[in-house]
Amino acid sequence: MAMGVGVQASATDRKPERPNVILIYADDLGYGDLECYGAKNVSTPNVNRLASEGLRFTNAHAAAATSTPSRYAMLTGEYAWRKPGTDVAAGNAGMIIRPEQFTMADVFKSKGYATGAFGKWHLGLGDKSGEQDWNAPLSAALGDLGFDYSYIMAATADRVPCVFIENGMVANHDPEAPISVSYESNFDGEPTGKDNPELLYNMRPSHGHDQSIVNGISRIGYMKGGGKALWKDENIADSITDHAVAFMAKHKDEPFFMYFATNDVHVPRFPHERFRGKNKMGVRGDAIVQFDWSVGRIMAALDSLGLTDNTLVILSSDNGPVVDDGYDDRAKELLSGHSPTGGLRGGKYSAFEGGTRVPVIVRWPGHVAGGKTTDCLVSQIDWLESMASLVGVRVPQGSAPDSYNRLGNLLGTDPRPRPWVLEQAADKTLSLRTPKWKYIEPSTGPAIVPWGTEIETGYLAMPQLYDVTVDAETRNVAADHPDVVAMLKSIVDDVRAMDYFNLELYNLSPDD
Ligand code: NG6
Ligand code: CA
Repeated sequence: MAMGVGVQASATDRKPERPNVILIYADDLGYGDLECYGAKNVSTPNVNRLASEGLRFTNAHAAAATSTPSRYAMLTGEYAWRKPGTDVAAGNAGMIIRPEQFTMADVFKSKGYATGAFGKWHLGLGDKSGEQDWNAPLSAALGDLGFDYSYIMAATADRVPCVFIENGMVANHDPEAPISVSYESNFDGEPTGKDNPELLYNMRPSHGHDQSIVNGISRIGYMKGGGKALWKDENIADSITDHAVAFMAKHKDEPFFMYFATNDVHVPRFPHERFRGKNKMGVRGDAIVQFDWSVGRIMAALDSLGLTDNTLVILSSDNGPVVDDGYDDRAKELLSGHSPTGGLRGGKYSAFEGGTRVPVIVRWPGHVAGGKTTDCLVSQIDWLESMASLVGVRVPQGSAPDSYNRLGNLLGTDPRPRPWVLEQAADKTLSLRTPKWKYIEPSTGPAIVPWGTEIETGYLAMPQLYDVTVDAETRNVAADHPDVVAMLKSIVDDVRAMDYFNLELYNLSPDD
């Protein structure tokens, strides 16, 4: 937000600079999924190196427990629950961030940066849902949101269309195989996972995911055509990373911003053969290894281009982890003692910490002290204003209403935590974290994610209050602390109502 109150950090006098900024954004990578965060059975040497050269956060949060709302919030600085149509998006959703909105990419573009987006998008394309012509330039795409260049997947790897989109047009479009997409009905004569399981030579679903088949894997949604433009899942990481490295090389002599959003470790997990079997956790572990490889390639490119010192790298994930997310990939049986959440309760979709507490590593040699760990409470909602502060951009009045400049936290120069962070579960139940407390508002949703993932949602008809300094959300102490419940609830109410005058009163002390 343009006028900061409440959680605004005190003004710093730092001069704006123009380092390159690379945001590495994993998909469904849990708080405990990296070796430097205590992962078992899998090694992540490249991410470990990033951590040893940067600042590792142990209390950092995504704004939501699923992809679309989390990405929306991070890229716009507005909580997704304020805006209808921001739930997990279909592959034929229209563009959810509208061209007139000021985005993270606009921050950089307005300072003359080259801006690029790579990999998972999942925020819609084209002007209207279901009305895209996938065989022509799309009517709205990332060029309208501040990205000069983009090479992306429209939604997720488990949703059609299974093609890359380059600058708003299907990459390698095959005129012999025009593309049609529907999330309502199948196209005549096209096989589906449900009716033709014999065609699923790469992976079978465990729930849902039984519609169109691409590359021997059935997906969500129906698709026809694509021909040589169709992706092969085993090459997705290579393809995204190649394009990202080419972008870096092309812009090595000018400042650039790169949003590098991996498909790993989302389902269907189908990593390249060369990453297979390097751990005992099966494809979920292999996907973590593949993610680490992608990070290593970006870091190696920075080194060889001589850009390491002048590049701020931020690594994180869009939401917490899930083990069985709808494909029969034996991820659960093979965990072998590994805890993807690192012992946190819940997981992806959940109001509990496992849903939104994510790894965050920040590296900027010479500016961020290396090899340090911090428990400073931070949220991705603040990254837009923090990046604007970094490069000296004034965010237009009314834009990024929920984002505050917390650059000092990110760079490790200001250890005072954000007084509170707000998190959205899959059904939009809101939770509020402070350094000490976790409040989950009453919710009537089911206690377990209903489609087989076995994740605790954290929904309960009564208010929940946990002292996270004592246990991992196991003992609800709401009845013992009605005053704390009332205070945290009123913050949630005020954020909902955008009552920032009241919020200023809640500048909690770090002990709360
Ligand atoms: C769910 C999918 C899940 C995943 C999720 C979105 C089923 C049964 N489950 O509906 O597989 O795609 O949506 O994940 O279809 S996210 O990380 O992109 O938010
Ligand atoms: Ca995700």
